[in-house]
Amino acid sequence: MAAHAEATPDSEATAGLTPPVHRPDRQAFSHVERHIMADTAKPKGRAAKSSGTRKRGRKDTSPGLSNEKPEILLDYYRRMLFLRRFEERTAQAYTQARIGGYCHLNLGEEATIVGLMSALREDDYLFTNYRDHGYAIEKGMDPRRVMAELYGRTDGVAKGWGGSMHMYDTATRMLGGYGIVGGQLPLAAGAALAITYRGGDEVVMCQMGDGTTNIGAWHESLNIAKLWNLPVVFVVINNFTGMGTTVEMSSAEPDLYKRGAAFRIEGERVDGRDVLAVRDTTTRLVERARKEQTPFLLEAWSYRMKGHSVVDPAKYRTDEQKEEARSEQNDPIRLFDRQLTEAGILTDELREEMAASVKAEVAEAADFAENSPHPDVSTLFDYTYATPVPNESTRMPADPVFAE
Ligand SMILES: Cc1ncc(C[n+]2csc(CCOP(=O)(O)OP(=O)(O)O)c2C)c(N)n1
Ligand SMILES: [Mg+2]
Repeated sequence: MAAHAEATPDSEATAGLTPPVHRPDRQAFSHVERHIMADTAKPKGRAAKSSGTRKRGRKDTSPGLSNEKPEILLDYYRRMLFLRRFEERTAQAYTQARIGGYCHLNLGEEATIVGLMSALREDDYLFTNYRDHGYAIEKGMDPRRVMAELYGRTDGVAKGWGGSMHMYDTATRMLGGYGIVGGQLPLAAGAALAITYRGGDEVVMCQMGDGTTNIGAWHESLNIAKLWNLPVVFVVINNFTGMGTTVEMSSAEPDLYKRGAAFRIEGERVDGRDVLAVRDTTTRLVERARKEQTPFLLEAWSYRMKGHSVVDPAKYRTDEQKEEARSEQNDPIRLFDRQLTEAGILTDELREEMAASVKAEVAEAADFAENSPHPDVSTLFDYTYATPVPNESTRMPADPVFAE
C-alpha cells in the first residue's frame, strides 16, 4: 500500500508482507532506532530516522565493552544466568504439579530485563504484565519469596494468593504483575500522576507485550500520559507474538516504537538481546522522563524461546521458527557469554563458578518455597478487598453481600 509506505519510510522490513509471516530482517537493525515527533506533529520523513541506515549482522551494533567495568559486565552475566535457571526451575516445578495456575516464563528475555532494570533507580516504580517473574527479581524482590509465590505458599510476595501473574511488593516498588492484557497501563499512568501531585522525581516504567498495543487501555493511557506530562516510560517487549498471533497479523503499524506518534510520544527501538544497548537506551529515556516530565516509548525486540505459557507447545510455530527463537545467535546469554569470553573477561573458571553458585541459589529458592506452609483457606478473602467485606468461602452467588 503506497500511502502506508509513504507514512513509514523505514518500514521496508514489513512492506509487502502478507500474514502470517516472519519479519525477514530481525537480525539486521541498528541497535537503536528512533521515531521523534516534532511539536508540529508533522512526520519528518526519512530525516526522522536518526540512527542512519540499517546495518547487517550484529558486530557493528553493540556499544562495545571497552568502556565498561569487567565486574559490572560479569554482574549482568550472572543476573541473566540466574533468571534463566530460575525460569527453567519454574517450568520443572510446574510439570511436577508443585506450581499451578497460569505461568508465563521470561526465557529469552533475560538481557532485556536486566538492561531495563539497570536503568531504574530503587525508588522508581514498575508495572508489568503477567510475564513478571524476572522483573520481580530484578526489581529487588527476594527470589525465594518469588518462588514461594509461584508455589502458592504463605511466604510468597502476595502471601501465596497471587501466584505467577501477580508478583507485587510495595517495598521494592514493583506494583504488579497484571493478568488482564493492558490492565497495568492506566494504573501506571495513575502512579505517574501521583508522583507529579507529590512533586517527586521518581519515574514509572510500564512493561507490556506487543499484543498489548492494540488494546483500548493502550490508547487511553498514552493519550493521558502525554496530555498531562506524566513521567512514565512505556516499554513494549516485542517478541513478535501475542499468544499465537504475529505482530503483522494484528498491528496496522508493525513498527511499534512509532505507535506513540499519534500522541506525540517519542519512541525508540532497541535490540533486546543486547543487555548494554538496552541499559543505555533505557537510561537515556528514563532520565529524560524524569527531567522533562513527559512520557516515552521504548520497543525492545527479544525472542520468546518457548510457548506463550508453560502449557503451550506452540504448535502454530514452524520448526524453523522454533529453532530461530532458541538459536545461539538469538540467545542473549550465549551472545553475552561469547562477547565476554572474546574480551577475556569471562574465563572458564569464572563461568563454572557462577554456574555453580546460581544453581545453588535457585535450589535454595525452591527449597524455601517447598518448606513454606500453604495458606489457610480461611484467609482466602482477606486480601481481596481494600475494605472489610463479609465475604466467606461458603457464601453462594445469590446470597446478599452484606449481612442483614
Ligand atoms: C483483555 C484480555 N484479553 C485477552 C487476554 C488473553 N491473553 C492473555 S496473554 C495474551 C497475549 C498478549 O500478548 P503480548 O501483549 O504480546 O504479551 P506476551 O505474552 O507476548 O508477553 C492474550 C490475548 C487477556 N488476558 N486479557
Ligand atoms: Mg508478545
